[in-house]
Amino acid sequence: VSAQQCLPDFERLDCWPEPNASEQACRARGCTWCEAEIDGRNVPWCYLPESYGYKIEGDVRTTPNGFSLTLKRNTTISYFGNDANTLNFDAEFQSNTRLRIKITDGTPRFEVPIEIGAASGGNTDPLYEVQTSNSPVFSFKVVRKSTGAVLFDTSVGGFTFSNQFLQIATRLPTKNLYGIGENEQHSFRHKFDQYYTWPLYARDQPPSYNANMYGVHPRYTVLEEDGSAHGVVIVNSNAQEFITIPSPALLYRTIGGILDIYFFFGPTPENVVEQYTEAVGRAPIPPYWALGFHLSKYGYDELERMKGAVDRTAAAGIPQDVQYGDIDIMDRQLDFTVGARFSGLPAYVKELKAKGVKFVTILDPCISIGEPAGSYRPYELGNQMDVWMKRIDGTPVLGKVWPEDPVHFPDYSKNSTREWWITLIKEFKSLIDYDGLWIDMNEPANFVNGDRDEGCSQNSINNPPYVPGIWGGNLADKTACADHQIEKGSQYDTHNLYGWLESEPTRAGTLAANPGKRSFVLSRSTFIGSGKWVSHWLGDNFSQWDNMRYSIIGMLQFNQFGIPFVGADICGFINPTNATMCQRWQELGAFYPYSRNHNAIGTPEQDPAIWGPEVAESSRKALEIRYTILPYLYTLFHLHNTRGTTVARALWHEFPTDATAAGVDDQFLLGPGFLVSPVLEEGITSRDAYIPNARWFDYRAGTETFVRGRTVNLNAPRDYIPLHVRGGIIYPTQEPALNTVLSRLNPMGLIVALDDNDRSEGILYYDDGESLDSYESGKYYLARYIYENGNLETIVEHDGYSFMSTLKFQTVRLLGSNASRVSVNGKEIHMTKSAGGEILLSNLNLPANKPFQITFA
Ligand code: MIG
Repeated sequence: VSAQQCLPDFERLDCWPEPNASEQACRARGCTWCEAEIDGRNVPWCYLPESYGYKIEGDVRTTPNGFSLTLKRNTTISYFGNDANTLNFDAEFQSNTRLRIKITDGTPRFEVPIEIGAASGGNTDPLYEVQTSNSPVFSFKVVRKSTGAVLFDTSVGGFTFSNQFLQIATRLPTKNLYGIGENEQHSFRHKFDQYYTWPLYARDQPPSYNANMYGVHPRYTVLEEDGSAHGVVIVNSNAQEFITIPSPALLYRTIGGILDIYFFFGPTPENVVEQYTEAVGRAPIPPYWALGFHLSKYGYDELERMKGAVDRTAAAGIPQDVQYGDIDIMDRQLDFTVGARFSGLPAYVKELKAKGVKFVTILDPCISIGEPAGSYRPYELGNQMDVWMKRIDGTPVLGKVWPEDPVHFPDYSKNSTREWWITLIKEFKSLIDYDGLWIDMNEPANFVNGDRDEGCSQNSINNPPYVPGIWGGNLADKTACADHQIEKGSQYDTHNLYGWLESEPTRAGTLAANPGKRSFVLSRSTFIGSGKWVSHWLGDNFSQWDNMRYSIIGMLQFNQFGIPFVGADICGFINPTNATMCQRWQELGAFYPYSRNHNAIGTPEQDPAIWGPEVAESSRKALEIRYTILPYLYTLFHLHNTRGTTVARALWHEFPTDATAAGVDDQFLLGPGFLVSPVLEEGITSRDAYIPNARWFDYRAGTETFVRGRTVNLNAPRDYIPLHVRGGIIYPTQEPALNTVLSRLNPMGLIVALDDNDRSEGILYYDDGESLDSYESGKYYLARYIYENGNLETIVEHDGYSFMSTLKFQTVRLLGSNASRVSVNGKEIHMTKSAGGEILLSNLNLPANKPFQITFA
C-alpha cells in the first residue's frame, strides 16, 4: 500500500492488538499494513479495512420497546478464530433517556448477574434515535434528536464478536471524554494527542499511570458541543480495555461475555449520573458520623500508639469521628481475631465510643487454613458450609496472602457463603464493638500467581489468545487462576466481580450486627453498582504531590460511577510524607466526601497533630469548615440517594457550556455551589483558579469575588485553602465540635449567597443520622429555604424528626445584599455588616423545625 492510500495515523483501528506485529502476519489476517507517519503516538501499523464486520440479514423485527436485527458475519478476517457467524442485535428504548443495545450470539455466554433498575419517565418521546446501516457493512448510530449530534457511531469499523475476543468501536462527537476506571488518570478529560490504552481488570495495584487498578467501571461521559452530555456503560465483567483514538474515537475490547451497552442521554451531566444510578443503584445515606474525619494507620503496632494518635488529635482540637484498626490489630493477620498487642483494644473501643468516636476495622477475604484443628472458626465453619473458591477438580483453591499459612478464597456468589460471612461478622461484634467494616484485598489479591501449589494449568481459559493490556500480562497475575470457579462462574468471567460480590454480604453483616443502624462499609474493589453497598477509597497512593492532584480526578470519576462516598488516603499511603505536603493534603482532604488520613506500615506516623502546631492548626481549621457545612454535605448525600446527583462535582457539571470549565480538574465543587481550589504544589502560597460565570463569594470573608468566567490568582498562605460559595444557593450549617455526636447538638445557621437576581435557594435534610430507614419511615426533617425580594422564608416539607425542635438556628450570613435593616418574624433586630459586605445575624434563637421569615430592607 502506498503512503497516499494509508489511512491517516489517527483514524486507524488496530488489527494486531497482540504482541509481535509483522507485515506478513498482518496481511495474512486480511488487514492493511502501513507505517505510521508520526512516531511515538502508539499508532497501529496493522489496521482493519473499512468493510470489516457483519451484514444485516432479513428484516428489522419490531419488539415491544424497540427493534432487533440478525447479523451475519461478512469477513474472512479473524483475529483469534471462533467468530460468531450469526448475531442478534437488540435495541431497547427503555425510556426517553435510556437506551440499551444488546448484542449476543445466541449461545449461552456469561452475563453479569446485575440487577438493572427500571427506567422512569416512559419512552414515548425519546431524546435519541438509533439508525442502522448496511453499507459497506452493518453499523449503527445513536443520534441526539434535538441537536442531530451523532453520539455513537460504529461505522468507524472494527466490530468483532468471537468466543474470546469482542470488540466495538465508535466515533466520538467531541474530545470531551471523561471516565473509564479504575485507573490513575492525569487529566479528568481524556487526552487525544495519541492512542492511549486503559486496561480494566481488578488488581491490587497502587496508582500508576496506565495500570489497571482495584475496580472496574466500563463507563464514560461525553460532553457534547452544545453542553449536553450523555453517558455510556458496557456491562461486562471480563478482562477488558478501552483505547482512545485521536480522530476522536473509542475502541472497546473484552475477552468474554456479551456486548450489553446502556446509554444515558442527560441532557445535563448531572442528569446522566441520575439516570445511570437509577439503573445501577444509588448509595444509601451514610451514617452522619461517617461524614466526620477518619484516622487510620497500618502498623500502629501496639495499642498505645493508636491511643497516642487519638489523644494528640483531640488535644490539638482537631475533630475526629472514626478511628481504624488495620490488619496489625489481628492475631497474626487472621480475620476476626484481635492480637495480643491489641488485647486492650475492645475495652478501648468502648472508651472511644463513650466519647463519641466510632471504630472501623478491616477484613480480608482470604481465610487461613493453617490453624490447629478446631481452633479457628472462620475456617472450620467455612469448610462445613463449603464456601470456598474451587479449582477445576472441585478442591478449594490455595492462595497466599497475609496469614502465614495458605488461605482459601471465599466464594461470595454463594448463598451459604453469604450466611457464613454474616454469621462471622455478627459474632465478631461481641469480640470488638466496631461500627463499620473495611474490606481490603478483594480483587482478590494473592501474593502468588494462581494456585499456591499448582499454579495455573495451560488451557484456553488461563491462556486466552488475547490478553488486554493489563499489568503482568497474565490473568492470574497477583490473583487466582482464570479457570478457578465460583458458583456464578469462572474467574475468567467473574474476577472483576469479586469485591462487588463481597460487598453486599458485608453490608448485610454490618446490618445484622447493628440492628436498625445504618451500615458503613469501605471497599477497595468495586464494580458497576457497588455504590449501593459500599464506599471507596482510592487505594495505596503515594505520599507525592502529583498523587494528591490525581486524587481529585479519582474522586470526580467515582462520583460519576455512582460511588459518591469516596476519598484518597490523606497525606498519602506509601512512603513517608512531610509536613508541608501533609498540611496541604489535610486541607484538601477535609473536603473529600470521604475524609480519612491513612498511612502504610513502616512509615512514620502522619496524623494531623504529629507535625506540630502549624499543620495541626491548618488541619483543625479546614476540618472545622467541613464540620460547619456537614448539614449541607449530608443533604447532598440525601439528594444522591433520592435523585442520584453527585456529591463531589466537576465544574463542568454545573457549567456545561463553559469550554474552560470542561478542562478544570484541580478544583471541584461539593454539590452545586461549594467551590474548593486546593494548593497542589509544593512551596507556593497562591494559585490560579478558574471562577465560572456566576456570582461567587469568599467562604470565610463573605466578600464578593467579582471575577467571573475567568482565571484568577488566589492568595493561599500555607494554612489556608481557598473556598468559595456560589450565589443562588443557601447552605445549611452547624457549628463544629470534636466529633459529630457533639456537633449535632450545636447551633445551626444558614449561609444565603445571592445570585444575579438577588435570589437564593437551598435544602436541608436532617435526621438522627444513624437509623436505617429514617427517610423511608418518615423520621426526618426536610426544609427548603428561599430568599427572594429581600425575604428569607422556610418551607417545611417534612417535620418528622422530633429532636429538630431542640436545635436552634442562631446565625444567618447573607452574602451579596446591600440591605441595611432586618426583621425576623415581623420584629426588627440588629444586624452587623462587615467591611467585605457580609450581613450577619446572630443569636437568632429560632427553633430549627419551625418556619421563619426574615425580611431585609
Ligand atoms: O497489602 O491491610 O490498600 O489500605 O493498610 C497491603 C494493610 C494490604 C492494602 C490496603 C491498605 C492497608 C493494607 N492493605
